Amino acid sequence: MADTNNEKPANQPPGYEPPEVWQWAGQDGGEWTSINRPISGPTHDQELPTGEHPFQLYSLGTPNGQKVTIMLEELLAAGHDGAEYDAWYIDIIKGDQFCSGFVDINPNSKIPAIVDYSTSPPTKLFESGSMLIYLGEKFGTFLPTEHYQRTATLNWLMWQMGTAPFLGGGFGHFYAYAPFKMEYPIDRYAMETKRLLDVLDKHLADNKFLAGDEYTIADMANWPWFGSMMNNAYNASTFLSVEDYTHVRRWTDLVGSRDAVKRGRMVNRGFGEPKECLKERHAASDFDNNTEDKVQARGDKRV
Ligand SMILES: N[C@@H](CCC(=O)N[C@@H](CS)C(=O)NCC(=O)O)C(=O)O
Repeated sequence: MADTNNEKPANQPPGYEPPEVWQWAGQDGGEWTSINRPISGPTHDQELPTGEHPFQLYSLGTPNGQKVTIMLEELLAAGHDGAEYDAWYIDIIKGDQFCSGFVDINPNSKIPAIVDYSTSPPTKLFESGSMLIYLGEKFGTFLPTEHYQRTATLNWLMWQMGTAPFLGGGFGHFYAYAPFKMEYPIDRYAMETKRLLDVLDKHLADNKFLAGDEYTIADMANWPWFGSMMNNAYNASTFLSVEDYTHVRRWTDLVGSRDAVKRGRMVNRGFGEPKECLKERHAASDFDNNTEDKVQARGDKRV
């Protein structure tokens, strides 16, 4: 029952009791809350396109997608031509991640997914953290080999993989995407997000980058998430008082000023400023020629 004495309701909605066996009630809200089902596997048969480069990336420019495009752009900037890639746009609202070709690479149906055609047979990759380690090892860079630094890099990489669901699935979901506002989950995930920002802030008070003096895949994994929190993700900068985290601000701006990071965050992006969106990337020249402002001005034509 709803409270009549200004006490907090025991259930939400008032009176709700979980049934003995949970049943899926179907779609549950706005566009970001309605894409999943409680089962895995493909919903339709469709092959994925392939381009000419060793790496075929199927992704979207969300923070999880940006981690990998930042790494690929960093590798290319460092002269590793073997990291050339085609980036194909996966529209997760439309359900591209459930096509048979995508599920064949990633049975979990989440972007990003990669196939490395430079190996025989081709190597399938899913989970952005796994991709960063794979690329770091393959090209021998951005993943230190020295014992203590390597361990620190992997610590902060795994920390990011473990914390993203609190930021996105928890805070972002309930603060920005859920069909209505609920105090309990917003309080819980705002608290957790601020706790994580504080963990990062204290660490960065004594460290230039996450693994110390060297820029690594740990920074590439964390920057898209925590950098976007600092730059008003979910319109929550004021709500979370992010400018209190001065060391996170320093690091966000430092990493964000790298050219490869600026390029990486544009790839597979289909939202925001059209000049910052490169929905598909097949060559370095696409950053000059095929951003959405230019494609749209030509009537949806890539060159
Ligand atoms: N742990 C995964 C998370 C990937 C993930 O959550 N991707 C989201 C977009 S950011 C997705 O593809 N969602 C589609 C869906 O849930 O169907 C990784 O880091 O690769």
